[in-house]
Amino acid sequence: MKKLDIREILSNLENYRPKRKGWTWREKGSFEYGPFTYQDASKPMKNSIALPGARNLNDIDPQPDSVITTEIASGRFEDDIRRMRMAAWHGADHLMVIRTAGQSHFDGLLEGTPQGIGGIPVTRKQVRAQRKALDMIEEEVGRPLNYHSYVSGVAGPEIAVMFAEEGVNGAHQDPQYNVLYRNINMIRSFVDAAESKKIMASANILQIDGAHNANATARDAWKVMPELLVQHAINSVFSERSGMNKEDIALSTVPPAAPPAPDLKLNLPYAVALREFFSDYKMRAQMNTKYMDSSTREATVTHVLNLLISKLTSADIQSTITPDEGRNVPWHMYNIEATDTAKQAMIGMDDILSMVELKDSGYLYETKREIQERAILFMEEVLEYGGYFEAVEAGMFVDSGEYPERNADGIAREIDGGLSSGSVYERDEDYLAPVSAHFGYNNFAQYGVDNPSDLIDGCTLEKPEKIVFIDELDESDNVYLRLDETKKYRNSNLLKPEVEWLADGTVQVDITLPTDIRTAEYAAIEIGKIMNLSEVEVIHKEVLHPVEGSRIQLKGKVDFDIDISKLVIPKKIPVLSEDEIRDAIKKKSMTIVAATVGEDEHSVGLREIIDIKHGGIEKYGIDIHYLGTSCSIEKLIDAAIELDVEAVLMSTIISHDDIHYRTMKKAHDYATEKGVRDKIQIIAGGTQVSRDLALETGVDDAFGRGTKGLHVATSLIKNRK
Ligand code: Z97
Repeated sequence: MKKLDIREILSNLENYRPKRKGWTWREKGSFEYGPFTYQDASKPMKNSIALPGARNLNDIDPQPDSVITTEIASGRFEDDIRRMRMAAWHGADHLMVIRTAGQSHFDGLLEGTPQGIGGIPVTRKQVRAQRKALDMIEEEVGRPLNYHSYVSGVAGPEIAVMFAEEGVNGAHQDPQYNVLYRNINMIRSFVDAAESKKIMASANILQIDGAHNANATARDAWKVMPELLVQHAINSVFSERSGMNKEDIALSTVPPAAPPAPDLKLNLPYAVALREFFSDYKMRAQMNTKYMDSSTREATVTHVLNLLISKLTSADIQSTITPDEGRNVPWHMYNIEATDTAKQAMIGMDDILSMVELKDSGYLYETKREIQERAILFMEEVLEYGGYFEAVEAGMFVDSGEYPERNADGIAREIDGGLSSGSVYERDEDYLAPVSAHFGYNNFAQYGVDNPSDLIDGCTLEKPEKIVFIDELDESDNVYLRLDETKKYRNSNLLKPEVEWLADGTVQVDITLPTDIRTAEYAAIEIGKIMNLSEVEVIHKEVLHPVEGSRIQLKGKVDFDIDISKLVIPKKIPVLSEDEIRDAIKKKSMTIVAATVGEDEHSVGLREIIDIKHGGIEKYGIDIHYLGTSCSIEKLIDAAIELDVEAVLMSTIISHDDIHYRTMKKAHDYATEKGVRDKIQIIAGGTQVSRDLALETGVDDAFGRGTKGLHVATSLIKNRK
């Protein structure tokens, strides 16, 4: 299989057209995977990477029914593309790219491929290249991949048009986001939103709202629950009035609390309240990051509890935020871990609602009612103020009190204030926009046509050849320069560690030190330096005990690379499946003798290979006569002859003066002398055994460190005399 060639993706990009437009859901239903039938599942993928535990289940990779999101923020679209491919193979089918800090405040489109901070500058070229790559990746994984970014900020409508043209499948759009978090003028934001939503609707772009930002911003996220319902309501109804279909409107919901708060007691009634109020719309469940620290373990537990709520209620889209939010290392591996967490937890909880039921009385019911009542009172007060704008001006939103309590610390914006205030004008009577998707007054009737874009023989949404593709504008900041910088590592023999960008050289080191946390932190930085890492930084610390131990995770950079043409990689020996081995033994039983030979009292290694406890060969039905330790070669081979076995397993740990190889040769010679060598397999093993050297002694097979019962059983079956 070949790596993605970024230059190939970039070539002829000016003429590339997306394969399709609009959002695609998974093909849901009941599906069989291996020995199991899953109810809340979706169609198998063509190519995928199964969960690690699937090794013991013939690598089945059952897919849940929710779309899984992964959110990528590396700042280089060319590296994001590779991460998208990794995530898609793990089961993510909603690839969300975060955009660079500050793009909300740009009042027009950016062009080219400049590098971003915390995300990519969203430009036509970067979007087209990523969509093109996803069009290729979806062929590999055998399912549609939804591509997503943001239609907010001052240039919202321009971005919406570009997204509709380029086949972007999903986007955040919520004018409340502009107003509350980016201080963009509210009148401008709502006018722009109507236009954006209408354009998004024309291309069936799924919309995600911005209510989740309130729980990320609020001082006590669980107190903001009534307001969240109000924010969802405002954007959803506004979207419909702007021309969106209900099925293209998704609510972005985050369980507001996280442990050590009583997670389900707070979050479950809220989730039920929300779904009851907004049953017409799609649910996009995101993870709680508000209370996330730098422990990936802790973040993962919170994610799984969030996933439990999704399963107990519903989630059309299950978002995953990389469990690195608290440490700000948005690395490939965390996208993959989060995607796997969602897949694993959802599949693990398959069909839960056929077994448990949410109560419609008592605490859950009463708390749900209470949240809904508070939300209705909130909305009534908004109306009393005169509407949303006045209510924002009065500071009603993101107040730290639990409504109707108010602490007078909400985000207050002035109706006439904020960025781009005073930039909205009424349309003239003869106003004309010759485009197929447009909100509001458009006097094309004056020209006697039904579709305004007929006046120009079709607009860019209908005639993509009319799109003006602008290539690079910045000679000092573009993808070609970045590709040149890393040229050494593309299609070459050189390998360098990376976490987010090709050859970034970053590695993570996990260190436990027997001291207090502060001493450990500074000692670990010194350790990193002594290990020759540069830019050493502590990314996580954890007290194991106030004085007995501390755990530190470092990141740092290495400045070397590895030439893979010089690596000595032992040949991989193929193994049979467990079923194949069992079948072979069932057809023809197998008896063997086994012992640790010579003056050698080690028994652990051989027992690992034999005993069922750790996957040893007895689990396949092989009959084993164990002769113990310090067994002589003569005794071992004589026993094999007497018991008429197919094979002997000889374990040798001691390797001083190559005694282990000499013992193997002795076994081969003695069996030959006794005239049974062609009837009995001899298999040797031990931690110091090199297979190639061992085979020179005449034994049939040999195994070193890391061998499992499966390897030995495969050999026994394959080399049957
Ligand atoms: C999520 N983790 O996936 P700017 N519009 C809305 C937003 O929520 C956001 C933007 C625009 C989150 C994504 C936070 N949300 C991160 C409704 C961002 C982005 O360029 O950062 O201003 O816009 O929902």
